[in-house]
Amino acid sequence: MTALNRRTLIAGAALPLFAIRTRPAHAAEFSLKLANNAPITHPQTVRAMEAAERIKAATSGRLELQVFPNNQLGSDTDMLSQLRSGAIDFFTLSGLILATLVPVASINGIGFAFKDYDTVWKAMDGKLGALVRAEIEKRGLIAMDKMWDNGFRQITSSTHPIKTPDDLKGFKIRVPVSPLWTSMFQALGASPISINFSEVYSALQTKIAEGQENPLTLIQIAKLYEVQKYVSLTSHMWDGFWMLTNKKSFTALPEDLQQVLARELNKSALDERADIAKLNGSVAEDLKSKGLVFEDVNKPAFRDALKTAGFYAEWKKKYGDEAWAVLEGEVGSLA
Ligand code: X2X
Repeated sequence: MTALNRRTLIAGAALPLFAIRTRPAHAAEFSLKLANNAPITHPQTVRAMEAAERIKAATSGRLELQVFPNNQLGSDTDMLSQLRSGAIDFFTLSGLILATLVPVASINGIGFAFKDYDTVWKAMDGKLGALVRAEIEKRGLIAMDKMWDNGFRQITSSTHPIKTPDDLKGFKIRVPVSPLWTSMFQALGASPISINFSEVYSALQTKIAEGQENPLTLIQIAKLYEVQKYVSLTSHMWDGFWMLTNKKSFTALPEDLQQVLARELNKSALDERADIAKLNGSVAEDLKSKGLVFEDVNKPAFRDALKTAGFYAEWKKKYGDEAWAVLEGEVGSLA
């Protein structure tokens, strides 16, 4: 693949729109669109396409789900508007970005809240996830029961390694468009810049941002190692995607089709979680071989910096005591 092609694939901007069709549109009784920001080879896209195949088979072709990956329909901000207007039927979005519409949806991203995946899935398949889904529904959207994994996020840099919280002072770090992300990196003394994922590769390449933070699997699949040199294993938050649908258009579908959609999308979510878990086993070695320099960091030092800055107290107040108690019920005390 040429450099230009690769860039446009990641940015998604210069590509003509196309859908990965499972059947000609005119043949299906219902044709729905699913969109995401993930590269075509990311398990999120691969498993969404498999769900589309199973849905076609299970409905004998009555229902076609067209998958538009890789920001083909626009940035996350654009796609969220399209979902709300009904132009897109399904959209996978980070809870933290969804928080621009549903404030409590960023709660799983509170710094250093989750210690491991067991705690994550117990919370998100349990009480914390249920709380967030209830709020999502109040805003005219529905989230499928099973969340999709993005991962524990790690900080990368092209200028200097981030070894201690001090190394973040004034660090120009790209963060997704989300109040929690901005607040957290401000609390750490960095200079966060909100940029949609569709623009991340070029923002790093042109040094608009020195660094960014994402799970290792995404750093690998989106080839961010090409424009970054260091990675610090901070695991500063866990991030996942809600499979969202427009409540009005979803509930207008015949009930049997709603059930097939929910069942198959939830199955693919679990398959995607397993894919990421598997990739997590080999991704660090692969990134090292591609030239990324790894730094192990003292995580409690970063957490203490957040605490000292009043980050936990501020967000407890924002979410309210009830939601905070549900979070602490899952992860332990954050005070
Ligand atoms: O925008 C990001 O960094 C990404 C891909 O991780 C999310 O969708 C939150």
